[in-house]
Amino acid sequence: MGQPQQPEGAGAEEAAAGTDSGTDTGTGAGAGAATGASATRPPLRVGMVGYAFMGAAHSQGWRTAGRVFDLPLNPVLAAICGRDADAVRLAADRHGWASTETDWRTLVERDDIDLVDICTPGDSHSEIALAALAAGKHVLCEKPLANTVEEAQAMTRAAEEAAARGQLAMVGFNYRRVPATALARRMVAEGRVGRLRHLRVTYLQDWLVDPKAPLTWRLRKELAGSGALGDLGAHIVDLAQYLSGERIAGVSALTETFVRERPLPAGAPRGLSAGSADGVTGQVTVDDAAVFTGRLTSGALVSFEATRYATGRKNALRIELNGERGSLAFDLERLNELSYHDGTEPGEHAGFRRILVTEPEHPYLEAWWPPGHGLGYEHTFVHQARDLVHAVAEGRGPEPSFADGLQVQRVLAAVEESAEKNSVYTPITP
Ligand code: SOE
Repeated sequence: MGQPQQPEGAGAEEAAAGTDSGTDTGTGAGAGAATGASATRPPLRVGMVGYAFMGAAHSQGWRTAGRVFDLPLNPVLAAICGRDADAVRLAADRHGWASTETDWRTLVERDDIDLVDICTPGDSHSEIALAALAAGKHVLCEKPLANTVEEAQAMTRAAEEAAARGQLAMVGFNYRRVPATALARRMVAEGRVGRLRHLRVTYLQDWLVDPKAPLTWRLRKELAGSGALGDLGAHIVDLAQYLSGERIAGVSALTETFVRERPLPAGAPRGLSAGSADGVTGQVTVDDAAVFTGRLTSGALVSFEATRYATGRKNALRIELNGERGSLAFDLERLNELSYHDGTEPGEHAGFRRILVTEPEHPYLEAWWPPGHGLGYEHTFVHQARDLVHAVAEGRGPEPSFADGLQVQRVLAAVEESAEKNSVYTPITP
């Protein structure tokens, strides 16, 4: 939790280093500008495990961060790992990785890798992270941190021991790195909404509405840990804690699996889906949706909803915070905007106003495009890479840490426990 990590004047440094495009726009250099200078910086050699949707998103992040931001280390896409040799070779070519491995154990032991980026399903996060930390590497691990609280505890312990040896471990809650959410955190920390009373956070998708959508790994408990709860709920639990700067103290929950049997997948994954095998079905072993309420340590009330059945909602992550002095609202489908109501203004003129979060003073924006030229989903992964590179170079613990990931895991476990007990209020022990 804590303060948002702010970019530190990279645009100005770029200009000073003579890496601006020379067009005198005064707005940072944009993609490609830092390439020459970055080549002379010490490398940060990344080895990534997994190459599907998240692997592609993280690859973009590593590829782009040093070309937009003036980084102290130069991220090098050293090796990518997956079990299928042909598929991983194709992924390496497509995403720009220099070499491939088919066994993650070989990857984490390689002397020419400094940081291991874990983009696999949750069932392997713990084993890979523990091995990578033991091998002396920094680690970035996709969310949710693990499939169980016990795994997340072991990972957090290992990360704390590794920190004493100068290694860093971060969990990939990328939505903290949308400029508008980082700005919202800054505004909450500055007291612009005052004491928080309510948070309303929903994460709505619809890719399971069709009962014939195949039983991909995200629907299997042994691989994914949980369903919409771990996949989408983890993001909104993290955001609620990050934005408020507080912990969730307890929850009451309902979960549901609407379609319990689905066709088995066939062929290569396609985004979140795949082809289906003819006539062969299997059991869905995770939740399709989770609805829960929670209490922050300050006493503020939070409502959460995570579902893959919100027909027509593709990736609708929405947040509203109400405090004694004002309110903030955000919608991922309009991610360059933040709504703010200043409750201290005279009622006559007061109202929600739209902040277009594209000014160079806004988080991460000093190095991108001129005001009004918005960013998208993939930029959150560029910002994630940027922040982690700074943390490694400066030797400071990155956020969100594995301890933050463990706290989210405890909330997810409490949601499941509460849902099993007919929504009984379930406290979360730190
Ligand atoms: C699928 O629901 C998914 O790709 C999640 O796994 C990601 O974390 C989220 O960013 C987008 O949706």
